[in-house]
Amino acid sequence: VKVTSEPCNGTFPDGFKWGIATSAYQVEGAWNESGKSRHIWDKYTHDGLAYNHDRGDKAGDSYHHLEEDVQLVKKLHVNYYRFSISWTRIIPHPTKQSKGVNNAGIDYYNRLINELIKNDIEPFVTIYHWDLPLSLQEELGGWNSSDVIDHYVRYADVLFNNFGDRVKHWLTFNEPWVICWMGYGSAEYAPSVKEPIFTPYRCGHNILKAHAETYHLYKRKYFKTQQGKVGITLNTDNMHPKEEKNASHKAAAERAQQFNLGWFANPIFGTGDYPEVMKEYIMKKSRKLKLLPRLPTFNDEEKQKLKGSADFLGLNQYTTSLVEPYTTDVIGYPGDVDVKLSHDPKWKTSGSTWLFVTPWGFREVLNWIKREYNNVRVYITENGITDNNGTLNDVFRVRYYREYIHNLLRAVRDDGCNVQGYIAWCLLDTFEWSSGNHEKFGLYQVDFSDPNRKRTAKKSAGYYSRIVRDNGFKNDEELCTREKEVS
Ligand code: PNW
Repeated sequence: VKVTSEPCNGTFPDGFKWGIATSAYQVEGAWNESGKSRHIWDKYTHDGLAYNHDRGDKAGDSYHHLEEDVQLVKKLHVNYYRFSISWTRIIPHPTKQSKGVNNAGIDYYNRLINELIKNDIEPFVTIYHWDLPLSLQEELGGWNSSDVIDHYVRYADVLFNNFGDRVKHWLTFNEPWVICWMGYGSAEYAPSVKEPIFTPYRCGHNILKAHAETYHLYKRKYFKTQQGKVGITLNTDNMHPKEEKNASHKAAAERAQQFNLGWFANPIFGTGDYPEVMKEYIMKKSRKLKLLPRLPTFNDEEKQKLKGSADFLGLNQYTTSLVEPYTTDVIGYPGDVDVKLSHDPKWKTSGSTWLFVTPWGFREVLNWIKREYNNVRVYITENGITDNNGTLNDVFRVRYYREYIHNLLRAVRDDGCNVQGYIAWCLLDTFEWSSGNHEKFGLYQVDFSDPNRKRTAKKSAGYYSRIVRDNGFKNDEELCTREKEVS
């Protein structure tokens, strides 16, 4: 990859949208208030599994800072606030006969949505950002069980019914890859199931079905009156061949991307089924080890239902991995992929072990998506970076946003990628899952030692609001890196 520098200038097409994101468990707090029941992350943190035994019980306490936080969003001049709804506030006891809807939960999100609209901010709502009701995990087996699908669809129905008059952008799931691999394979995330051989694939299968059912439910029952859009958010690293001219490295990078993004994107935005290379590799290894088939199959009706079951692709994009082929007998995800991932020691690191600064990779993966899925409509639903101290003078993070957004600009302007909007991650320093309060992604610092959780704007908040106001870069004196050759 040849990298050169150029002035960081140019603006996005008219109508390009900007936003800022959070998710319920990461910012709300109020973990046991107003009828909310426990979810799998409450259990995970109460079991002491997060860094430093941190919990999200209070987090940034957004639940009690509703008006204040909407004003923080407003200061950024963005079009969208992306947030998630907490299932356990809406249907606290899904497995009980009554399965009642909790009015206090409905009221809270009504207040939030109304406050946003009053301030000219559009709600961009994630239905499921990882906080599965604990009863569905403990009594049914969570996403390892197809029984959860109906529960999910019913929950989504309640949301469309109550909020769909005002919410016009829905995301069914945030990052099925993280849910199924880190939650049900590697056990790094809740519900910490460590079974990489069958469970991640079953989880993925159930999530895809729940997604498709929900999409069609919306089209059937709500679209005519509500006229909204339903998408899904997927995450992926840009998968770059370690040796760019080496054919087997290129094939390995392609395979890694099919096993990562393609796992969920191909059924929805491609053929209606899993990628061929994924089916082939999983089968090959199952046979060799005389295992039962592991990747579940879709019948024709299910494929039809899946194909085209989203109005847009939400993309969470942070970093790049270098990929080379690596034959291993390790079975399951990710051993089935037969690749080794690494990082260039020259890449700048961050406050997160997995996150390396590779702005050119953002542009590269957007071009991969354009080619692979017929230039599908994309919203960037997350992009951002951590440091560990949450410093207010966060020039390192400003540089990250500048370079990534500049590469997005090139993808849109020069390459014709169909990206309609960019939503930065995230509004506040959050509870960052297994890393606790340790990794700071916020544009606003939160003082976690202060019972009032004082918020203070970082330099990045001002910088981002300027980009939003200018719809790109005007008179930005800094240089941006530009990658000249995409191999
Ligand atoms: C996303 N990885 O998670 C989530 O959607 C957010 O809730 C989270 O705060 C944000 O990214 C930053 O971590 C990811 O290991 C977690 O590749 C881990 C990975 C990717 C995304």
